[in-house]
Amino acid sequence: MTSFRRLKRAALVATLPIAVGIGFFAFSFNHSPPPPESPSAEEAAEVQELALIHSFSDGRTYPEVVEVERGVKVRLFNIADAQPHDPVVISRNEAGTEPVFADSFRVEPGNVTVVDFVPDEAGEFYITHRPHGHVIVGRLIVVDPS
Ligand SMILES: [Cu+2]
Repeated sequence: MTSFRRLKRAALVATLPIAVGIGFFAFSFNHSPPPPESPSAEEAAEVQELALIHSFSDGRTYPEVVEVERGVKVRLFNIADAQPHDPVVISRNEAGTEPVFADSFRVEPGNVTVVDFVPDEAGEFYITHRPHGHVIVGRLIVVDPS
């Protein structure tokens, strides 16, 4: 048990500089502060990180469908190609009237919006702009762990 702990600590010490390096790269690339709740190197292994472009000009999200595993934390990075969008809702229905997992959020150009949540139910859900009148609707598939 002790040697396992030591191994775990060694792994953490080894990955920390890499994580810091990536963080610095992201910082210098964006010219904006890192997300408020940056996970430690250890926690990062248990986060499903995804990026979503909300395209107003094409009326869709890129990608159109995102798939995640139930019960594992999701960190969703959002950006828009034009104009602010508020509110965007993760919902059981396209209309966005049955929100799940997270509070509604704002998406805008030039600024990444980070949304953290744990999808605690498998199924098909929507990341929808309908509540503010746009037809942009992405899909979120939550699958049971394999
Ligand atoms: Cu919108």
